Amino acid sequence: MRRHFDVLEEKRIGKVKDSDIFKKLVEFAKPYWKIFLFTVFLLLGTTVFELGMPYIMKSAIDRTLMPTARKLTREDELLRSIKLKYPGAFYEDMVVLYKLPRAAKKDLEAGKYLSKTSYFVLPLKKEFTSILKRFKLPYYEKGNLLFVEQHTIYKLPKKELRILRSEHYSLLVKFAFLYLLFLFLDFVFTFLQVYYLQYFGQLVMYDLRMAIFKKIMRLPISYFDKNPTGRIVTRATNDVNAINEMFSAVLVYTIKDFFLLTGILIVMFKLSPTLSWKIILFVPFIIALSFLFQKFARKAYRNVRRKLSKINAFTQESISQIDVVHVFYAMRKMIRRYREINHELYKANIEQMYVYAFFRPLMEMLRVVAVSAVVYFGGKGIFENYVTFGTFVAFLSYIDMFFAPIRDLAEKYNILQSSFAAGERILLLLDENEERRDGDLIPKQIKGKIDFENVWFSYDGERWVLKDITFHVDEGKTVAIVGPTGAGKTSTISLLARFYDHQKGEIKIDDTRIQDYEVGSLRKNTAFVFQDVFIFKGSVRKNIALWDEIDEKEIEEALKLTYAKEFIDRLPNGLDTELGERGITLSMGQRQLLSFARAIVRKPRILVLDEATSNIDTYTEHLIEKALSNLLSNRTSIVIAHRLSTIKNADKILVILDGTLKEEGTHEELLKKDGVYAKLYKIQFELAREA
Ligand code: TTP
Ligand code: MG
Repeated sequence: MRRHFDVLEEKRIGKVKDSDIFKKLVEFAKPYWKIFLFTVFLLLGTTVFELGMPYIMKSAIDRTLMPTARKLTREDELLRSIKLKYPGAFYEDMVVLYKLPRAAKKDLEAGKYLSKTSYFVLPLKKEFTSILKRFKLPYYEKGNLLFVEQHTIYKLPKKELRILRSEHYSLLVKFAFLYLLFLFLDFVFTFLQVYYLQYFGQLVMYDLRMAIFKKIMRLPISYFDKNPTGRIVTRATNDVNAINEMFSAVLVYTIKDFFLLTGILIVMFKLSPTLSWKIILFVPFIIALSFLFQKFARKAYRNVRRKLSKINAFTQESISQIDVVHVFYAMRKMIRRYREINHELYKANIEQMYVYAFFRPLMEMLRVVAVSAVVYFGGKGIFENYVTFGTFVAFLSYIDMFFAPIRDLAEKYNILQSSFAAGERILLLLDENEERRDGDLIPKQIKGKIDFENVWFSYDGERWVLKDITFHVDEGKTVAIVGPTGAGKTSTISLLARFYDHQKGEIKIDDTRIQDYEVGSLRKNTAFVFQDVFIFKGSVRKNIALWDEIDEKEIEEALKLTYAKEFIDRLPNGLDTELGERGITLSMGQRQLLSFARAIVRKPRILVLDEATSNIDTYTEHLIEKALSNLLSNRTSIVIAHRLSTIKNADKILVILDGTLKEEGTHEELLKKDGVYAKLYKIQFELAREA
């Protein structure tokens, strides 16, 4: 069968709405929503832990490394009200800042109630006071606490300083453990999340592959005329993987990024709204830049895809036709053409690279500027006392965390693009019309009467290949179809078993429209022997029985009837000889005999033969001739015949010229008529005599 490939399939890509593609994919994911939900839950967990870690760091710094108390410089109504509200934070004229909420702290700062000097807070212990006394450092005892001025503490020698700060040290260790705990939990949650996400992805892929393969099996043959094998194979393999990537690398992490970005904003605003507002100014830039990037990346990406598929199609075509290329010695021309396509792909890739080469450093620059902004505004905040040192450090972490997802955006975008393209191609495939199985008539046995009534047929819907064909074959008779190449002989018989559907007229078997039969039963009763015989990888026996269980006796009988026994017996392992890939290769004549056996073993009521015209040695020719007469008896047969003997013995001869039935009759009748057939016969006869 000739294949006309639509090499520019990629042109169609981009016509389906992304939301439709997404909807379809979600359908495949639906049965496993629980697993998906679980991974989202785990993601939420990791988000919390990841957000928590800088916060722990911040607390550790502010509670242990930095001084935490200030002296009150004045007192008034407002201060008294704050004191009343948070009595635990005040020790006479000292205030312990971490015991106050941020709003109260801000009020104190704004009202200038606080001293410039900061104080470390220690529990009141003899050990500490004795050291402080010994080194004559000023300190205050208030309640059960000890307050030491920040700058004086560093006058102590190392040993004493260590003792003095042992309290802070043990607190620091606690924070460190908490940090480690978060780190560990983050690890466990991430592990589980990756595991379950992959599990989910694999389940979806499994189903998707099944759906695609089922679809491929049910597509009409005409689909395969338009789509090269490589492309269809890609659907079930690469494209499915691309979809998995979408689930595992993009979708879920986008959810996580969303959580994380929102979380970062919340925590940042909680820590220091003033500083956050200044940093947030970068967000519109980031968004604008991302949109711009997305626009360019999409275009570049599509272009690369198009060129890639072009080069793939060309490569595939060149290899599958390599013998033709060799015969016509067209290697150089093919290489030249390949060079052009290759160059186009190269250019498209370079263009795409520009987009990324520009975007990535730009984002990186923006990140560094944002970090600098944190250093500048945060530093200023520390001077002006509205930002603690811990907050400053946490901000640095958060700003990095904020940019990380955006930095990966380019990559994710790439994956998303390819998975949507893959999704679209899969969607288009899954939406293809299946071979129509409209009939439900399942006859026990077809008798084999065939009628074509004014049949019109076109492959492409534009050019009629068969025009108004009408003929009748009685049960058990043999009809030969003759005509020049391209006349429409193969097309005529393809319609009979509904490999293709005719557009006008009726085709009937036993007075029933072929559309009314269940296709499977129709095909079970008809056997086809095509011009090119396909040999599957496997034993000779398997090649005859194909997918059916057929007993040994029947195979033996078929081999005898078709005269294939002789050559099969001569094969190294007889019926068990491996054929196909790495097995034995059969000659044309042997293949023909094998395909006869393949047909006859099914005991079809209707046999359709598309005779090969290839040169076969006289002995095999003789075998085929004998086999043919066995094949044709006891059943209705339509034979596209080139062999004079077959034609002469046929009950009826149809002469097809350019899609129309020109003459019809027996050999004698047609000779007498002295028309097209008579002319053809004379030419062949002469040739035969000359040979
Ligand atoms: P065929 O029916 O294949 O012609 P044929 O069998 O009579 O020729 P041959 O003796 O060489 O085997 O083709 C009839 C026309 O239909 C021809 O112009 C090519 C066209 N065609 C398609 O467009 N698509 C197809 O898939 C096939 C098989 C044929
Ligand atoms: Mg043909």
